[in-house]
Amino acid sequence: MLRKTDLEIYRAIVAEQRKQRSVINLIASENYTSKAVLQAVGSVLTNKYAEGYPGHRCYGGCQYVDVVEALAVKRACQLFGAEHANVQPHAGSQANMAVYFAALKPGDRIMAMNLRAGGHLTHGREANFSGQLYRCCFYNVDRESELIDYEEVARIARRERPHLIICGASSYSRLIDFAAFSRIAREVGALLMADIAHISGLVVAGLHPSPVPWCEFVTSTTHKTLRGPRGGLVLCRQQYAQAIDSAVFPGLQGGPLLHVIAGKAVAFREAMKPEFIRYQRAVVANAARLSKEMAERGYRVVSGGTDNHLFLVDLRKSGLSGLEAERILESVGIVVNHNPIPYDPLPPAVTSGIRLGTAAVTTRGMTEADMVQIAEWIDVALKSRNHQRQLKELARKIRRFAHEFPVQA
Ligand code: DSN
Repeated sequence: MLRKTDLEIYRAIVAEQRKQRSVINLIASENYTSKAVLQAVGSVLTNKYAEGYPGHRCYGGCQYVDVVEALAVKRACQLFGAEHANVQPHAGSQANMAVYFAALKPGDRIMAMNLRAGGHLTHGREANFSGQLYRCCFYNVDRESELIDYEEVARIARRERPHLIICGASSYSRLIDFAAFSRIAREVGALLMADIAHISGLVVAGLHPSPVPWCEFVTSTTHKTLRGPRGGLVLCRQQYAQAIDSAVFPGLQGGPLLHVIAGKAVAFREAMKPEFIRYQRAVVANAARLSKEMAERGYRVVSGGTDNHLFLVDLRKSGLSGLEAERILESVGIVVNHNPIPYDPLPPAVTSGIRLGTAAVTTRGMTEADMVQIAEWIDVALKSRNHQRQLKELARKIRRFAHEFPVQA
């Protein structure tokens, strides 16, 4: 049908689908959803307006979408052991915004991990609404260990007296001690928010400590390790439920995307199954193996390894920037993103590092043995950067290899 009505869009979708099948995707924030999630997101629920919440909508005819949203909320609470969930945020940014709107007044102080140490744009960067509406201060990782230094976090918190402390990151490869953050927040009288967008799949599988017992607010996206549709989620204690719900609607969003919320509900149910725990274990094992193999080939892995689904490679010794490496790897069909390493001397648009993650390749069934092969190909590609014939030959091999691993569609 789409092919007949809009050939240009149809072709772009088919090309994207082909590309997704023929590359090795190591983007740490991406994954492949199940067919069931795709079906829910592609459903007629997109036709329905439903501003408000189940049972209290601004529109008639909401009886079926109410079922969908109520199920998504119930499953999110069950999955994370949370007292309240709001499943309406269109993305992680809106989930974070909802917490700020619920917990802060403009001009209040927030404290978060520096973006260049592994934090996130919406955790107070000046280019983002969060840095414009609130006064922000940041903690880094330790220069030597490249780990969060909780003593240093406490010192900054005592000095700055933030209203809200944010923990959680987009490129930090080690366990986050939510209990330690909670002790610091209590001491300085701050509220605590964990953004677990990257690690939420590991958290529900019990492979990373849960922030839920320690934080007033937990936010996440639903499409990274959690393997749902692209979207956001807020979990909170019951005492903040009303404030969070009002912050999302009418505070910052209008009509919820019920087709996406249906996809979230399906993904939450999938995440309750034993297969999901096995999958997350494989993700972590693959990341550990890939980082070890990179280190054995002479690449410095930031903090010396990984406890989760991702890690950063410092490329300075190879004479390549992150951006150059990203381009070389893409030319052979290995997709990664350039990423600052802690205290990176190069600007964010260039960087000295790349970030590698294993959530997507593990969904396709790749194992530790495949990680050895992938590390070898990354090394060969980066070393053959001036040899077009070798790169072309490598690209052919990688395409053949990728096609052995199916993608749901
Ligand atoms: N863009 C996400 C990531 O790649 O980590 C964060 O928003």
